[in-house]
Amino acid sequence: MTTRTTPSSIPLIADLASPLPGRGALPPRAHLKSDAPRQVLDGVWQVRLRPSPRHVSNDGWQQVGARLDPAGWSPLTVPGHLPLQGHGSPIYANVAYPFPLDPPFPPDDNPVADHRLELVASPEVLAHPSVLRFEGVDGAATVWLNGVELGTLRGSRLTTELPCTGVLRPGTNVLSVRLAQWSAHSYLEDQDMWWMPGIFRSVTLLARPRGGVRDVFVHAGYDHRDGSGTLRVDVDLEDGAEAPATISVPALDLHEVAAGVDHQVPSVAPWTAETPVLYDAQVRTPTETVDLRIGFRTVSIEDATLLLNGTPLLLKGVNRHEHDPRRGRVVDLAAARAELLLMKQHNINAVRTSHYPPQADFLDLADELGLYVVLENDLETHGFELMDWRGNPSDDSQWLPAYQDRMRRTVERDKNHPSILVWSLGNESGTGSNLDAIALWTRDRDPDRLVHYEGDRRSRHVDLYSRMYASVHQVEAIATEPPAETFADPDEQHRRRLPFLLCEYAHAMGNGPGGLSEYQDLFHRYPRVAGGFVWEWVEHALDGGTNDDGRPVQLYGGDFGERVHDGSFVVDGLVHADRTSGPALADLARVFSPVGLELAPDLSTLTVTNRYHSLDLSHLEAVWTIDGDERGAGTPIMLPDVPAGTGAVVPLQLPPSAMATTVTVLLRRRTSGDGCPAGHEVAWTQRIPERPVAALEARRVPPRRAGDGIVHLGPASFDERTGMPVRLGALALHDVAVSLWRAPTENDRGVGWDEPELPPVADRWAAARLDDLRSRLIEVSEEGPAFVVRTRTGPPVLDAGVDVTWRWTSDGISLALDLSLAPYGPWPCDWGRAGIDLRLTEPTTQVRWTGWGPGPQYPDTGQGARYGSFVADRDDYAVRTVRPQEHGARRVDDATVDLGGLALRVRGNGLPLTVRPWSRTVVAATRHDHELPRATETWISLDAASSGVGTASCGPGVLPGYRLAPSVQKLRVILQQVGHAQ
Ligand code: IPT
Repeated sequence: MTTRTTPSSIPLIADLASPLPGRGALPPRAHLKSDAPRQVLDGVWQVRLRPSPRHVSNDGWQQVGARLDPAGWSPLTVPGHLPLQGHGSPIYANVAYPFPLDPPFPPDDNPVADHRLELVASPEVLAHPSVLRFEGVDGAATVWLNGVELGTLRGSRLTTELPCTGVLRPGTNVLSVRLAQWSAHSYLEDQDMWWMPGIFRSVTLLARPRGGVRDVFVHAGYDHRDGSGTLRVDVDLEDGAEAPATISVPALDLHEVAAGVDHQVPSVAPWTAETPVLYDAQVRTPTETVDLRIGFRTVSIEDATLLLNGTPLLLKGVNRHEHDPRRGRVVDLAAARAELLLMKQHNINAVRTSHYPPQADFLDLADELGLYVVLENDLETHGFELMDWRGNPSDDSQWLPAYQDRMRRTVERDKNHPSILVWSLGNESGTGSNLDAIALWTRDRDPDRLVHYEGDRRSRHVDLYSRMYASVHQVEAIATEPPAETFADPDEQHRRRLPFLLCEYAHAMGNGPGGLSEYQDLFHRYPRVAGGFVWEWVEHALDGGTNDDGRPVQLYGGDFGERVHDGSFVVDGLVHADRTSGPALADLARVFSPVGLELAPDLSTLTVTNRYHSLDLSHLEAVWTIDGDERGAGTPIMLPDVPAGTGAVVPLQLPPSAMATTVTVLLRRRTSGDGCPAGHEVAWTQRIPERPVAALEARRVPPRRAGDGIVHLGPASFDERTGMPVRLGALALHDVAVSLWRAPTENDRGVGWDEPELPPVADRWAAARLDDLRSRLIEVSEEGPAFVVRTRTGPPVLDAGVDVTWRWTSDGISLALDLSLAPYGPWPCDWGRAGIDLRLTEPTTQVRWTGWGPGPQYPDTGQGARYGSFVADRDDYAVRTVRPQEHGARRVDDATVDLGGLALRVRGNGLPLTVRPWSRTVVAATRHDHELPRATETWISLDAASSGVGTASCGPGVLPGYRLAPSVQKLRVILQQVGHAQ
């Protein structure tokens, strides 16, 4: 006889391979603010780790009084992720699953963490029936209390409530959670983020009074025609109720009214993100009171246009993951509030909770501060796309209960929040009957909100036609599609009647995103386009301490030894992991301005376009400044009555001298409000007069040959053998050369979705050896006062290059260069830029400039930069990103690069100037910012032209108008050494 042991005979292994929802949970319900006793169990727990379910010890550890070897256990902070507290290590993978696709089986290498907490329940909790609530446990867990199994947890970002009445007892209790990293449910949780198991949200013991308020569903609509509201609060009571619940909304004069029936409210202030009016309400039974904050609003669709309270709504959104560089998806509420305020202060009005429900209290903040929310289910099966969607759970009925369970728990928890306008079924999960089923269920359960899912192009069961990373061209084509009736297919007819949404666009990775304005123009032009959500809000770099120089070490995929990973693709946000912002956030704020401003060419008027949903402009005042000087500002101008969606022409009275100077008009808040302080700027425009061409003094000094192979021209010396300048006053100039290359940005490294057949531009540059140009001196000559050098410069191997004329002149003080660069031969690729580089042996301390700032500008970025005078230290000027890449070019008229005593002055006309301590080759070859060498020298680039940046890291490449095809380019710059050596 043979005995066979199959893994499935081990209960935990069988359990982890089950696609079914967890067992033992109570039906999902709203996250309510109740006066019933509760006890938060967050704090220090004990943990031990085993490499797989086959190695777990069944030593009675779940029992009170269990004799445990203390050496096997260590303290762990809950909420927290295991790998961030020394147990295992994080894995970053985007689409690919880091284990074999063998659904529903998880791999054997499957860390299991036993968590243990001894607790004494308070008498108040013990006086009632009770439940244990888990708000987020990443992985698959089994829960015991005092050795009694309460149930299993599935759905990492979803709440589970397990009843524990009768098991919870006076005195010491032992709560045990056995958490496996991988399970069948991992196949449903393939979001683009770190895989990090752990109890990462709060655990709470809740008293559930008999006859208390089990669940509440608020339905609060607003009728824009007469300003009335309708309120119905459905209440579900706990067992043992002796009296029905009553509802009170004191501010609406509703006192102890009945639940479950419609109440007409003759006049209410509607909720919008701009006017987040909430009414305090109470739901009461004799044993429990629940506090609610009710917002009245109605979401609808008319003529394929998204409406809120009867008015078209434009979503200016961001995708938000929960991330903290030290604590992972543990984000405390104060940090979440700060994030939302930062969004409000940058004209962002919407958040998609990509790709799972956030911590429950986040929605209270969105209601209170005013942000529209697309609330997404915890669901993604993206890795099946790599197998052409073979075996995708979305279309396999054994997974239907799990899909239903997840969607239900998503909707039920958050259904009372006015900020949520849209439920999203999940992200990137292909198509299939399970998705259809949860779409229909959602519509039925909550007919007052819209249903979203991007992954199904038929859009058969959803209310929005949603796409990600569609190009400007595609968005316009969708916006102008022929009418629904012209389509034969009923699905197409349905789709054509839906508003269009970009649930993701403008991938904010590294230097970028380029092209925000072009999308926004379409959003403003076409009512069918309901706006979009930039990918993404915050970068997910993990904190790795500091290096020897004190630079922060920021880690991304692969830095933990992962064998399957997606590198820096997890670092792609408007805001860095530490919540400091990169220049893209300022650009986005400008592009998202709620008010359009246009100055008449003669400065006599300002045309304002009110793009708010419902606010007029009375909370703003216009202020103008001349040459950026607040002291020259006129008295603030009150704006006339400009209702939302309309415009006005405001007369301006500027002094006649204004015509000759830079005039900036900005709209700022008169008082604090809407998450912004008084004086906060929401929109601005500028008129910059014709600026004089940067020029030398009238006199010219001729070039002079000293006979030592050196040619002198004013303050400069040239090496006759190369034709290149070697000195400018006290500054030694090195490596002066033409350059057509930039250190590839992450966008340069991506395959543009608009040209999938072509390799990334960075690869095209590499194939053309754009980074390795060689020069041949053709001649040096004197032409009048000019020292003229002609070179041919090109990459090895190819028969293409540029003919360059360097025309140098001087007035004895400064050195002017007129450079002309003309392509020859068949160029195989566009250029990254066209300009010159040079190296100084001193490190930069700071850069001061007049031009555009404070942020950089590339042809398709820099909308937030304006004309003025700025100072930045070396690092701010260079714009350091987690992964080094080209960045930081400011367009300058007059700049001074301070080198600690000596300085280089650079004059031009909107001349792109890059300054950093490293060569491009070093920047391009370095994987992390903290690995860049210490600053010992300065590399300067002056460009005639550069390519836009686009968003090909995920999405379309550079728009045609912003590409840099080989073409004649001219650069004019005046260089001067200023300052004194110390
Ligand atoms: C898309 C995902 O939805 C999102 O989670 C993120 O991965 C983003 O792209 C890129 O950072 S999926 C992508 C392959 C289009």
